Amino acid sequence: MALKDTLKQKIEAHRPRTTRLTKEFGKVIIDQVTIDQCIGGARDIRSLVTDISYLDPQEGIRFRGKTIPETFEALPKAAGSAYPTVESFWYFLLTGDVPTQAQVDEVVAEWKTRQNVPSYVFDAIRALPRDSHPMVMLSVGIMAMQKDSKFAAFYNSGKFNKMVAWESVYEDASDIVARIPIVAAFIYNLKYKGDKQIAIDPKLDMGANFAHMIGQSDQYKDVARMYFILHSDHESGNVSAHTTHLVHSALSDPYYAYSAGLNGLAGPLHGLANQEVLGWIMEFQKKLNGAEPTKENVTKALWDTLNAGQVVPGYGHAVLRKTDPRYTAQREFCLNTPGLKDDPLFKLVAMIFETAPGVLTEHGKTKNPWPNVDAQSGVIQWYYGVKEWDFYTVLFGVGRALGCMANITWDRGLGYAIERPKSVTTDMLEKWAAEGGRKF
Ligand code: AMX
Repeated sequence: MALKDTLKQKIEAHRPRTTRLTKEFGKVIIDQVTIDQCIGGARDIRSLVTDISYLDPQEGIRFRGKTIPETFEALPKAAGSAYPTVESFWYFLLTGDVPTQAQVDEVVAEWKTRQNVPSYVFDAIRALPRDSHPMVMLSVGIMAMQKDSKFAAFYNSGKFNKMVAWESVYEDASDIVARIPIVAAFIYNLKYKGDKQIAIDPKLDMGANFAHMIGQSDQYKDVARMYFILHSDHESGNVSAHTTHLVHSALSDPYYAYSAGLNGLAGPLHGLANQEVLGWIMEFQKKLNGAEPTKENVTKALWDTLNAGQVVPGYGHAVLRKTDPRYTAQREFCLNTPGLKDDPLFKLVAMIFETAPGVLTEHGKTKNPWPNVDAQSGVIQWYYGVKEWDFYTVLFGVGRALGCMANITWDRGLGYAIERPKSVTTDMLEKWAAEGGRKF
């Protein structure tokens, strides 16, 4: 059965569960909120629902109930590769089902029909100053495509109907995930390769085609597939996923929603951390002035950063309390790739991994001294020649589109409400503090 039909069945089967929870159990208490959480970024408050992924603080992410190794193991692989195609992962994220090869082939073919990025999108990006950050270019590229939003057209048609609205979100979401690697490759070639563009190869799956379009080797095809899958989704509370969900909750279409999500991803405490990690490493190497990195000089560099009041990029996490399995998956890729495991940059990152958790624990501030996804990702890109590290967050953004778009398709399918938490004043907090808590 085609992906959209399978999804229709799944959404319709799921709806009564959501309706029953709100109608019969709507007043059941599942959490409480402290002053710390109110001032401190709503940390840990259970107030979002998704079945697409779940982040356990100790174990890390599960996509549709599967760990990263289980996901890679279960999904059909790209021809001649140890990694699944991004298209098979998209099917899995949306439906929770492991697709057959025939179902994957259908998605690959469907994405081909959606990849035609209008020329005005490229014109809009080209009109920006060439030294604009590539995340600005990506966000503008997504916004420029909004004109053709099928969801917006459906809303404006006068025939808007909540029960089927998800279908036009699915159409926009599929267009976005199929087109975003094309836009990203365009930005890469525009900014760093003198605007020498490479045409789509219609024979290739999404990851392989992205590798081809940025002029990469065959080996990079798996890097792209792995990278996009690993960065796809991290439940709903992170800045990019939450922003996308929030903006779409006002029935802003997927283009408005994901452009906003990308703007959040561009923050240094979130997706931009992968760029920051490489910047930190390069700065450190400069200071070494040709000397070998050792545990001693890495420790000193980490303390210099902390003593300057800065964060160590790539370390810490708002939810995780152990090494991010997305870090581990990339580290294993490095260890299993001849050449990469002996690469000096990989060795340095491995040394930071040995050193930073101890230093951060001694520093005593962060609740999680372990590395996150961003501590390892730049090394792989660097090794394969993608050395323009301000581009790394764009790669994250291509992957993150999968999770954000799958989530808002389900948001509409289940008719989730416009998001509108309540704010309070400092006077109110002080009053409740004096009274030992708010009286209900
Ligand atoms: N280096 C130095 N200090 C750190 C730190 C780090 N890597 N991580 C946390 N801290 C500090 C915080 O700044 C905070 O200090 P404060 O009390 O002076 O404000 C204190 O430790 C407590 O923070 P926390 O509860 O452990 O973390 P958080 O939930 O507030 O923030 C995160 C989480 C990721 C923003 C933070 O760990 C951080 O800034 N890490 C570095 C940037 C990074 O790698 N971001 C990428 C995260 C993954 C992603 O989204 N891509």
